[in-house]
Amino acid sequence: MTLQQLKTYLSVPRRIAITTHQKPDGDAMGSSLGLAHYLQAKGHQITVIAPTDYPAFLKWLPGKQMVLIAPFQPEKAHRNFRNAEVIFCLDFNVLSRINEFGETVAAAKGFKVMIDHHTFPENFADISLWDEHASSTCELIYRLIAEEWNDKAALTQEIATCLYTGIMTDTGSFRFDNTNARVHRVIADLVDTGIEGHLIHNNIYDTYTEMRLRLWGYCLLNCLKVLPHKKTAYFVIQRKVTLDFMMESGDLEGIVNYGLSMKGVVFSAIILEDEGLVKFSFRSKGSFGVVDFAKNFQGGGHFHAAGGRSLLSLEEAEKQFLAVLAETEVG
Ligand SMILES: [Mn+2]
Repeated sequence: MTLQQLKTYLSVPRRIAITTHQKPDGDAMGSSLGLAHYLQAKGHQITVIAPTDYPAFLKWLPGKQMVLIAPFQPEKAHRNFRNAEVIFCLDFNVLSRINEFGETVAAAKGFKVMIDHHTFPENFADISLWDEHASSTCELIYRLIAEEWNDKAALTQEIATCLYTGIMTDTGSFRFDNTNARVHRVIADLVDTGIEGHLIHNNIYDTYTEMRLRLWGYCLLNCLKVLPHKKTAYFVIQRKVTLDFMMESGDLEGIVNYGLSMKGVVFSAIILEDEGLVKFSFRSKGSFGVVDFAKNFQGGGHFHAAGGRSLLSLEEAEKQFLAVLAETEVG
């Protein structure tokens, strides 16, 4: 099936499930809700299924009533996937990213549409709109609506708000090197609907709790290590710290970029002790990419942003990180 045939298939009301990766971020929720608003306005029956809850700083996004947080109602989530005529999989490309719902989606009868910008896609979908050079999945949703389906006139403020949010968060507020002229043109079209970018910035970045700000302060002061000879900075964060500061999902989102704000540093990492596992987050700039580095930690992602995990203790995980780093040419 092609995207044009999908458009024809969607010319009558359908039952549609939209899902995204676990621990949804701005791009995951922005793309899901942006597409949901678009399809709902066309008369379809939409459920946005989040495999885990999404952070408070995204709860203001319009369309909350369409979201089903799957762990709260797992049977309903499975049923929605099974009954859907079309399943959109947004901002991920391997079914393990939606946890236990991956098997249900794999077995579901509905058409599967994968829209994503991560490297190394799995081949589970009937149709894909995949571009690893796209800034965000939100940019791809814009392309689907405005370019592939030639329906720019259907962009509402609600859709634009959602898509702007994901493009903004995935480009680090339009400053990462995935920000190009095309991204700014997409943003211009979204702003033309009458939305105000500064209000979206406020909603995302100026709603921190006091504890979140103090957690960041603590981590910057006590958890950051700098290895100038490797052009590397990394945080080692114990579970005790995140518990003491009552960390909520998403609270450390973005702190890894602070490592890159130091002169001479091109590689930044977080080694975070979680419940029963250690999570890694990697960021880089310039010619040094982190996808291959992340493969040593059962991970993957984008050229400049990737993640991984380990079942070792925090201490052992740091040693493993340093061992891989010693073998890696950073620069
Ligand atoms: Mn994304």
